[in-house]
Amino acid sequence: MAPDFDNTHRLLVYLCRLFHFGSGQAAQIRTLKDLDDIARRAFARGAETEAERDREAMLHPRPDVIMLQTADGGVYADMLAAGRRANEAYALKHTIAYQSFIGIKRGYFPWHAVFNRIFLIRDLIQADFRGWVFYLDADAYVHYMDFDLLSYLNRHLDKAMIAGPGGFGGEPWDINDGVFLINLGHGDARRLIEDWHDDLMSTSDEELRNAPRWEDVPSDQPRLHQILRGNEQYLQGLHIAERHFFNDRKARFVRHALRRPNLRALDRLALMEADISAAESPIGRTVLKVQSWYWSWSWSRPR
Ligand SMILES: [Mn+2]
Repeated sequence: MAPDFDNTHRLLVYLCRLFHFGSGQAAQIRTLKDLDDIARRAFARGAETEAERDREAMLHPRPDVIMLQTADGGVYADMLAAGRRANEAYALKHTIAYQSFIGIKRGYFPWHAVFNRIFLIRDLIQADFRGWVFYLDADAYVHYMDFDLLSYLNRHLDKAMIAGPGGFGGEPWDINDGVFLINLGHGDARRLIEDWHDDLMSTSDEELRNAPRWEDVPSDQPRLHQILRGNEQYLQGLHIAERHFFNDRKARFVRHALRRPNLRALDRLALMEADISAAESPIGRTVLKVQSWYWSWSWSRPR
């Protein structure tokens, strides 16, 4: 079957699919740069015009999955930028939309950006989006680029939310809300976001003004836990994914550079960058080995 390309985008999608279905080149599309290179080669063949691109945009409406990230700025925005390299490349490869927001939606201090996710998802509900939102913290990134998320989601259409476990106690409400998928086509998911929003709005502006330190007022996650604990219906609609699959420092699909004692934000950023580079290239893999040796050496020294 001879493919008929009238522009770059269609060629790009075709090539992504071709590589995805297991040719020897499959592992080569791992970064945005790889996709840029494909687009550049297509351009050299005379494929691209503005009008064609606009027409193509009309033929491809917003996908049913939106990947969403947010950070206040500073080093967390740097982490987001590092992770975005992997995350947006993954989104492009799997026909997922990508959105990110830098800033603070409500509040005064950098950590108040943890509440952004609530407002951003609520905005999507109010704009009638009824697909899945794939939320990733600024310190979370896709590691396994070939994972077929759309098939995975199709197997969980009855669920309102999918997240990894928080602590190790195994309670059905104890999720880590740093990485999750929420199904806005599901009424419980929309109600959950509304409850989460109401809970946050019950904290006054004055209280936020006097909350410069982490958890001076409850952060996003304990609020969500509180809501889930009191609602059997929400718990029924919640799928807790395996920790090693979804939301762990060394997880197989999505990795999370979680906070740890003695690890500064800049260290986490460096670990993320090394890990993402390692996934991209053999040279990166060597850098990662040297770095992980360095970190374990520096941790073992008394401070
Ligand atoms: Mn996080």
